[in-house]
Amino acid sequence: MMLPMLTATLKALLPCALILLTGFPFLKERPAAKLHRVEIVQMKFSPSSLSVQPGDTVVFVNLDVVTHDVTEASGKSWRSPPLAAKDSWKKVVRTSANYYCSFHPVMKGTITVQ
Ligand SMILES: [Cu+2]
Repeated sequence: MMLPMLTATLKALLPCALILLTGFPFLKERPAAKLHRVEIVQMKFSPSSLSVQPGDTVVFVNLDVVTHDVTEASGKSWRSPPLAAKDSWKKVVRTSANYYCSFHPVMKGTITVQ
């Protein structure tokens, strides 16, 4: 009888059928990572609070004449080098963070990863 073989064939094809029906979920790309810009102007981070997707990049651009940096606030888990006037620094962000400038601790900002 051919029935067992037919059943086995159907079972083997079932995952293929499911993949076809669901539109190749493993091929769907995540939305492209974005680049966000935070300017340092007149002793402030602007915008001081930013929402990003995990994997997005934030570029900090120092438009002041004095040196600043970007230091993670909870435990200094990351920190930019000192950014002189016109310098910039990029960071790929995967977790939310509060940050400040270690030269001027009143300068604060927040990145929220959604
Ligand atoms: Cu500063």
